[in-house]
Amino acid sequence: MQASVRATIRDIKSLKIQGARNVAKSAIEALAQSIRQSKAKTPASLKKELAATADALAQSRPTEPMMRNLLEEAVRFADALAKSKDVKSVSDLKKMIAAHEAEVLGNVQEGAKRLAEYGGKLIPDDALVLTHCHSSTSTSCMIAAKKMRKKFSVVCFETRPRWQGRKTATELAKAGIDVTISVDGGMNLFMKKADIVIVGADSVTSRGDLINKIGTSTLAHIARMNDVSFYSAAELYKYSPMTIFGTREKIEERDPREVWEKPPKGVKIRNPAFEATAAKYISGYITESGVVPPQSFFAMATGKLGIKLYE
Ligand code: RUB
Repeated sequence: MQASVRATIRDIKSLKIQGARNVAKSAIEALAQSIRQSKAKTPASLKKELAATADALAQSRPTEPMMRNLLEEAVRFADALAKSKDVKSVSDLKKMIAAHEAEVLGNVQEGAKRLAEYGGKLIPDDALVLTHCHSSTSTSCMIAAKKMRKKFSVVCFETRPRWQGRKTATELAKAGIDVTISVDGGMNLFMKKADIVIVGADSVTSRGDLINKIGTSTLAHIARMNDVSFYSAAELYKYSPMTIFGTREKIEERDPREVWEKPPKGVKIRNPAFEATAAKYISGYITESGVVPPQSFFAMATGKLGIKLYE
């Protein structure tokens, strides 16, 4: 495997690259670069190499369907091309894959802009917004609201043990947004004054349940108790097709040393990275096609991903 792909896998595993969308984008960029640098001699061997690289990238983080969906799509595209008569040489195939992946990334970018606009409109004037972890999709909604000249403030939570809340706070402060960071245990306290919660999404299931950073369902439950709207900013690529048949996303459990490097003997440590929040606690998903109830996400996502259930 090429050194650049190994480096991307390392950065995804260590969280140097974090957040579902950044992970997915980096994986596609690494795949495209590996194709450009490939020394494969035939279209068939290039296609095989691409499939192996995509597989290795997809395994770098288990709970990331956006990455999986985009990589699988790239493999299907290369597969179809390699069989087509229009492809006469490896260099033809390389060019076509590169152009296709550039187009896919461009579409993701365009969708992200639309999503941010929908999310920005949703934030009420003078609101207190709560968020958790670092989600580039959620922060893009807040930055869009700021550009719409809305006045609001944000409380984000530290997100131990990897402190992604600091990334959120830094990004929002840079955008001129009034932002406060709180310890994770402050969720209930701040919910009492909140108007809206916006978090990201790693994965959305066929039932409309949300898989996101551990702590998300605590926020969702106390939002419900306090009658506060709870939204997840999630492009349709976050949909996890394997949940059609009831398979659950594997929840990533990270190294216990992130929590406590040298714990005393007899202390057990758990470090789940994500958790599920039931659809019934979610007011809506903010997507590139509008703000939709959790029940509609499945139909819209399968349409976008070209998944045909009855064939
Ligand atoms: C990040 C996280 C984010 C989602 C969505 O967890 O849970 O809410 O990935 O991010 P981690 P985005 O830091 O462990 O990757 O909106 O950027 O896709």
